[in-house]
Amino acid sequence: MRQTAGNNNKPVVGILMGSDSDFDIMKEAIEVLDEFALASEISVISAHRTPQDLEQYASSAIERGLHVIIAGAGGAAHLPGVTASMTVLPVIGVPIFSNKLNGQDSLYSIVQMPTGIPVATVGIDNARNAALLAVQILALSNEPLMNALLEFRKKLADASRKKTEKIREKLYAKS
Ligand code: RP5
Repeated sequence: MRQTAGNNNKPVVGILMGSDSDFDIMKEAIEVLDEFALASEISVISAHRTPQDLEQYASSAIERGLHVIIAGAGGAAHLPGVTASMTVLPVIGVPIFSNKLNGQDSLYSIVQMPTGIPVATVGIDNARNAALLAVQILALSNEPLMNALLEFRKKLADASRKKTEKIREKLYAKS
């Protein structure tokens, strides 16, 4: 069951994407948030096609109880930046890979924000990292969440250490 930072079922993380074509990547963020039992709210809103809806979403985000917004977009990816311009909540941008310019268009559109309106930008298609960063932000004021995060990091380190063993096995199997 999904929970929130405040132990009710209200979403604390807003997940935005410019189009339903971004969903395959952005659903990875939802999966991570689910792993940490954090409720999220998913919406398709476009900075270009539905700018009025974005204004409404971003300007009401705090009163609706959101603490962090993750926004993924591709191409002329203005969604994270425009969202950040209309709320003081932390906004994490996910550049979505695009065939035309290999996602560099998305990355540069999101990362090069003017001073004063930051967007925390993760790697191209790295929605998992966006969600983990959101968890880290929320964990600062939530001890059980911080403990879950520390446990996650421990498992990650354990899995990484096993990789030495794996490649050595491969190497010695050959010789
Ligand atoms: C962006 O344009 C969206 O975020 C998406 O990555 C890209 C293509 O959108 P569709 O043409 O698939 O709707 O706004």
